[in-house]
Amino acid sequence: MKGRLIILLSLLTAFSLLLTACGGAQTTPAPAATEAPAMTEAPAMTEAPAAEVKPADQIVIYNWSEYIDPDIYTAFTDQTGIKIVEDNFSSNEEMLAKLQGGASGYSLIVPSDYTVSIMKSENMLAKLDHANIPNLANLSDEFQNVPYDPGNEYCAPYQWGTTGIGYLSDQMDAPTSWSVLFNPDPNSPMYGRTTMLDDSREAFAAALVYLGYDVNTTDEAQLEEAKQLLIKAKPALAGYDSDTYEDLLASGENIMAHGWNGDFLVAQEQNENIAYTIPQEGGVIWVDNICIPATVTPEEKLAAEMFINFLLSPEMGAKLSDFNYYASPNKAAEALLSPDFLSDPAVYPPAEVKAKLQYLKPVGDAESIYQRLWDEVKSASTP
Ligand code: N2P
Repeated sequence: MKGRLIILLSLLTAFSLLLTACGGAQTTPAPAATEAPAMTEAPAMTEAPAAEVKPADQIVIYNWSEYIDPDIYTAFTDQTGIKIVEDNFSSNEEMLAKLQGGASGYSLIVPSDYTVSIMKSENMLAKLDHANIPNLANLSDEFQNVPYDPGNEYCAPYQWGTTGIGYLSDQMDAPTSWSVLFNPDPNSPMYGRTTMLDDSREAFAAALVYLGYDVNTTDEAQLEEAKQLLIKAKPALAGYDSDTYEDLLASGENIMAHGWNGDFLVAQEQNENIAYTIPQEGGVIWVDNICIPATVTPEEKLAAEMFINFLLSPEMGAKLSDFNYYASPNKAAEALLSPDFLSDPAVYPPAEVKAKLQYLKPVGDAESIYQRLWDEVKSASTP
């Protein structure tokens, strides 16, 4: 796909791991916290010396599906001996509900921007120990100071992207407006062969953008109007899907899908007719982040921080974007990504498109309204 520097990257990765093994790497430093902290004075006789924390042998990451190159886990395990097990969610709301319901055992999670804000306000995240994550310095300045987490106090940005429409360019013209979803034409080829994300905030955002409203509105009349549009779109949908929609385009089963840019771009490997566009009314822009739930043990937290540090190396940052085709917040990784990737407007939207994109934000008490209206959309019989 598009001349990626896979071989070069693998060589660089191997070289970096070799350097690390020889103790010479600057890019993937061994975490300081595996060593005993330096003592400035002898502990008082009555106190037991602080126990040295050893990283857990195994940790579980709760991530979106197909959002990481499994080789990254293998390389981390080879380097540290720590195993990573992955579990998946399909939306921020699913992940949040599971953790709010008391699920523990996850040491890493990957929430989007607005969900980081919610989790912070509910004390659900552990603060990162920056001494264990020197590679935070590899993030671009912008991503070291995101508004929902200034100074990377709780999270490290993971990937960023946009939400728009993917379609088969040999079956239909590029959609210019969200009206292709909300004013479906029963005679069009995509009628009945379209999916929308199974995601309350994303689905409402598409309808709200089309109506010209703020994607974070809490105005019930506007939300009701958006709900009616989502119901109007239903007869043209094959379903709501956030995990396999790009494969259903690649196979030709579907013709159009509401979804995330990188998923479509990866699926171009299977079907070169897949294209991605952001309609003229705009769309959603988002930043996903890797964070540590507050429920971790000290051993899991250290292992999780070691993994975050590993992921933030230039080599792993590039490997992540190379696999996902999402934009990287890792400035140091850019030197290892292909010029084609870095200049792809579907990955890095040009300024005039970016100006029309909106970030989702927490909507406070209105969250329950979104949930209720979304349930009503999903259970509505198609008109
Ligand atoms: C990857 C999903 C991307 C996450 N399959 C969008 N926030």
